[in-house]
Amino acid sequence: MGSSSGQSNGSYDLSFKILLIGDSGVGKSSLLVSFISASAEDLAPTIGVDFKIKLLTVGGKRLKLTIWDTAGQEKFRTLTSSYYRGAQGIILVYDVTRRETFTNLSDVWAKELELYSTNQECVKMLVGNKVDRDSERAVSREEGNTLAKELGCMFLECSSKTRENVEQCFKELALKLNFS
Ligand SMILES: Nc1nc2c(ncn2[C@@H]2O[C@H](COP(=O)(O)OP(=O)(O)OP(=O)(O)O)[C@@H](O)[C@H]2O)c(=O)[nH]1
Ligand SMILES: [Mg+2]
Repeated sequence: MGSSSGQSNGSYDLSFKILLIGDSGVGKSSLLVSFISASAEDLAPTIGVDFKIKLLTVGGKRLKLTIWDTAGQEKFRTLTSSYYRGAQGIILVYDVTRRETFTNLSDVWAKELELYSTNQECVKMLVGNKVDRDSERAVSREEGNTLAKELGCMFLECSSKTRENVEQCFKELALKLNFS
């Protein structure tokens, strides 16, 4: 039997590498934990990189997602940039309550991507996190939408705290990867 879609638990049809990037504190690790374990604890800043694996059935196919969570702090930049290689999906995260995390996506992160991503056809998703803090919002949904168009990304706003749109972030990306 040549197919990997057997009965055993760990089997899958396709495997994808996904990368989470964005400023420190925007909630990249929280998004990942919220997606994987449905919990929302307070996390410490990521040291370097971390990864988690999630099996997901999308469009009738079993996908294995290896999701790499990078540190946003500048001191880790050289280390984290080496993990861009070969990523098929990229999630660019900002905090809707901190405007500089949004402007840094164009000023810093999109440039990092251009420099270090080896995959020209990677699927990108722009995510505005922490929408549960709507009263402190500093970036409108329209601005997010506009930047997403500029960068050629899909776009969602979410909250890793309430889990609003968290699964959608990863599922919509996976769906697009599945058909690209
Ligand atoms: N209110 C609210 N707080 C959040 C949300 N997501 C993350 N946080 C908080 O924001 C802080 C930073 O979250 P992290 O997930 O560690 O951020 P990070 O992007 O991984 O940061 P680095 O690892 O340093 O790059 C934590 O105190 C989280 O609890 C959210 O959706 N809503
Ligand atoms: Mg982190």
